[in-house]
Amino acid sequence: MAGNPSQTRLLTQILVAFIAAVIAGIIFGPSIDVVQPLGDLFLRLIQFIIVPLIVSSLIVGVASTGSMETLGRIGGKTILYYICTTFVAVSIGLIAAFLFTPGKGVDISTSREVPEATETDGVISVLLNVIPTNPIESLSSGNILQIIFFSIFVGIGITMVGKKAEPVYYFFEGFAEIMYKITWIIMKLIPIGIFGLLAPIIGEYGLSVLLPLIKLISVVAAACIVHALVTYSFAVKTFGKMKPFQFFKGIAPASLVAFSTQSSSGTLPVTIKCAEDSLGVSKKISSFILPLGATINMDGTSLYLSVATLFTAQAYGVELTFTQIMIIILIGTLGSIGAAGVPGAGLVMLTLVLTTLNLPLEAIALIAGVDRFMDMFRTAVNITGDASGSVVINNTERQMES
Ligand code: DAS
Repeated sequence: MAGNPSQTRLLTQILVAFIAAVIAGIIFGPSIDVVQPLGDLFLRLIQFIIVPLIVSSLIVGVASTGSMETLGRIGGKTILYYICTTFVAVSIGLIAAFLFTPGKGVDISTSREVPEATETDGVISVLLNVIPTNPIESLSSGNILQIIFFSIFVGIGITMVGKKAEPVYYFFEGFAEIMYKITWIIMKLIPIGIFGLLAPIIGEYGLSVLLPLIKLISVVAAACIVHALVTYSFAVKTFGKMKPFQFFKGIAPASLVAFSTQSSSGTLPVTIKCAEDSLGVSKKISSFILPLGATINMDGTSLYLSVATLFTAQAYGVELTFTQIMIIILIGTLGSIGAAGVPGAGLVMLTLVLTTLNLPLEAIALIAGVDRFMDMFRTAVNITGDASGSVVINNTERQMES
């Protein structure tokens, strides 16, 4: 996509749609929600291809790697990369929150009801839940981690069976090509989708809602941008042998779709297409790393958790101990594994972090009002981080093969 005129045209159209959405939202206010169906149409179109795209591309990707040893190596490098970048994200969030104290002087009286702190699974049960007890049910419910598990083992099985399984391999290879073509068609609708998704959100939130927490939103947004520009530039340049400008230009359509949809999973088809068309990532690597990243790698969410937790402590005048800071880093780094790639997942995680640290849950009612805006930045960072991982792993694998 980088340097490709049609893709540069698409990127220009997306940026125009993005700016038009912000202006229309500010001018027309809540009445702009008449364009919401355009956003819903686009969202449903990308959601309808997620499962068949992941299954077919992952089965073919794994079958073409051919061995558990290769898969283990790629998987190990991926998990290590994700944990390192998430740890950096949490640290940047903590530093930003300590430096700019977004919670100081905030009016904490709020009439909003406090949402229940819903339990998410611990890391062990998340890992066990990866194994599908009924693959058909996993496919129909769109359980991405179980679909990944199922597809990996079908791919390995095809390799182990050999000649007899070739018809199955060629079926999925052809099916994957069909899904890539459908994704390519749907991507042409991104500008309309972004406008239909973003304008109603901007229109719904007047400045009166945003101003009281504008410092929190600004600290999360700025820290996300710093993390993306510093961490991912360093990673793709040093380990991916790619110029940062080429990386950010190539992944921009997916980052802006993530920003507008606040859903990593929903953006996945676009992330995969950008990684392959613009960033030169092989299908084998992208079809394995990106679905995995969309569900377990969330740098933006982890950064948000550290900022929002310190915001709460500052707003309620609670001095955090060193141990509590360590717990924030641990939960921030590992906790996002349990968060789903859907809108508002970070807010659910925040209720658990605040509960763990015995911080007042009332803060959630305060933050929930503007969480949508912070979700835009954290989701865009989440998928950009996934894509940076695919560039790094793709390059290290290519070096090994050469
Ligand atoms: N919206 C989530 C995602 O799709 C991130 C979050 O809520 O923190 O990645």
